[in-house]
Amino acid sequence: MKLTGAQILIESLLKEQVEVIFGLPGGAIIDVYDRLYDSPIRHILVRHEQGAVHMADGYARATGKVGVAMVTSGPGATNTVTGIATAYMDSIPIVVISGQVPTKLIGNDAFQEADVVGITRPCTKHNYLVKDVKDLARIVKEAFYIAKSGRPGPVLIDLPKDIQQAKTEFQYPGNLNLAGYKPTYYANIKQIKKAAQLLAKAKKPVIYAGGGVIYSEGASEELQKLAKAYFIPVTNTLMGLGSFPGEDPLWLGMLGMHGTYRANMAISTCDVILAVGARFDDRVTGKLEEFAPEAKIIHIDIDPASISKNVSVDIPIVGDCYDALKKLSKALSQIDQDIEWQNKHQDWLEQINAWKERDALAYEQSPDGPIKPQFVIEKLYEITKGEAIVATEVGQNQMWAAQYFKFNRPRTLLTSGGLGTMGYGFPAAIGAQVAFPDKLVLDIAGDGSIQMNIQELATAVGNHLPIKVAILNNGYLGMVRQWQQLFYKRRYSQTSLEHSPDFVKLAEAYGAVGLRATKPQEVEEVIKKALNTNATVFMDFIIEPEENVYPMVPAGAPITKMLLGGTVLV
Ligand SMILES: Cc1ncc(C[n+]2csc(CCOP(=O)(O)OP(=O)(O)O)c2C)c(N)n1
Repeated sequence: MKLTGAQILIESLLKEQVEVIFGLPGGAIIDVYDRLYDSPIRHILVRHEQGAVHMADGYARATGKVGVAMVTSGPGATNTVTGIATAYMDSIPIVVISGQVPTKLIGNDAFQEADVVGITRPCTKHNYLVKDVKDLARIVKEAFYIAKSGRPGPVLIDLPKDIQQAKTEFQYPGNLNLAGYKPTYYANIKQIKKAAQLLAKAKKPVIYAGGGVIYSEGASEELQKLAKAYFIPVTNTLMGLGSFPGEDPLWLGMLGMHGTYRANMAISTCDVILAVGARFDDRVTGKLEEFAPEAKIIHIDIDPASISKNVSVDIPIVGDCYDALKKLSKALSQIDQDIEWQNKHQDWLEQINAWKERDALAYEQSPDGPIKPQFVIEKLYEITKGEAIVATEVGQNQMWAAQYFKFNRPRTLLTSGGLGTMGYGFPAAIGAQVAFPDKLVLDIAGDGSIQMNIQELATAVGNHLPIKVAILNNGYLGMVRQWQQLFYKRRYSQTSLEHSPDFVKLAEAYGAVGLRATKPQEVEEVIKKALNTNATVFMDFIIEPEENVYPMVPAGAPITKMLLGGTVLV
């Protein structure tokens, strides 16, 4: 029996076990929405297409499955670009389906036409314009495969209206043969053995673990086994938080621009770095020429293009983090049975403990003073016992969440690391809550960022999603204000948010619950009340307006040059 393109798309999505699509319809995708009406796939209607893509992304980060977003042509499709670029920078598997004008109108400046394939080429892992309905099923299969295999990423399928209406026999392909695309999963054993030898000789080794450890199934457990068996301290990138327990004594905290004192000192003086699923981003390395000057570097990554891109690597290992770490543990165990690893690294671990004493994250909450944002995050962690999926917006709120909430498991922090997209957190939290209706999902937000996708309150309330949003309301675009304070002589150009809405009333206007704390004593009460409310809740914490994120390394400086309250630490 022949099916239309719209039917084929839905049938193919079902074959890919898609359970939910985030989207918003329009004329150029209406045929697909018509077929969706009778299908078992759940659809979450958003209020802005950027929200749909961040939701698909949050769903993907929280579950490990491919997230799906669907939009109409032209403005619907261009509204997805920020979401797609966000997913691309953080290697998140999503498939975005956009309607397109009929093939014969493409290139004619037709109504609601935009060249989304051209526009998204630099920020998708791959994209397709479907020109023949006979290709559609294969393209869907390929899109899902490409999105989730190798280094994951977003894939876009642009589907013209006439192709949605054209008919052909439906057969979902069994096997794929993608010439030129063969990700390497299995680490080369010779390289692994070299890495093991180097680690065995190291006196001051550090593991630097990034988001790749989270995305590779089972890699976090392997990382923990290896670090604990050989007494190697671990530092994380922002994207790697949760890959190693934040409560573990071997954990150094996050490194880089807002990293801990001990992490930045350890990476700067170590003799061997084992980098796993991390890409030496400039927010991590600071001034490249002075990054880890004494260290030999082993780099495990599934993407060969990431290796030696920013720093030159001594032992490159291309492969899946899980496979490489497992093999590395085995190779280490075969090296020399007599090595007393704990003794061997004793001096190093003591040095790190001494650095730990210098608590660069200390802050003071005076009982009568304004609420400190760090205090709010610590209370959130304490009261939830860390049992939450935490999304963040971007700015100071994101860094305080990374510094003061301890992430003990993979896939519990959803944050836009690579692109730094304000407005990411709330829709991402919606995606995660859709995936896990019974888990606690928090969004830690700034008063600026939350306003960037605040319209999705309607989506959250309409779908009965009990997300708890903690707004750290400082009345500023805080992170930019902090830079202006420290490096631009306090010239606060366009960073004061004088005309923000009353977030409590705004939440209520959408049918959500709004709570506010203006004094430190009210913080705990507001959090507890929110957690006991089975609804979408906005918690508006009025915080110290000019609080800064410390430690801080000025952009482009070596990561040992940490500012702490205006003084240079070393
Ligand atoms: C879409 C977007 N626009 C601009 C920026 C630049 N930017 C980075 S942090 C920041 C301030 C964020 O302010 P707010 O959300 O209030 O959070 P805070 O830093 O005060 O916690 C801005 C404007 C960005 N990251 N994303």
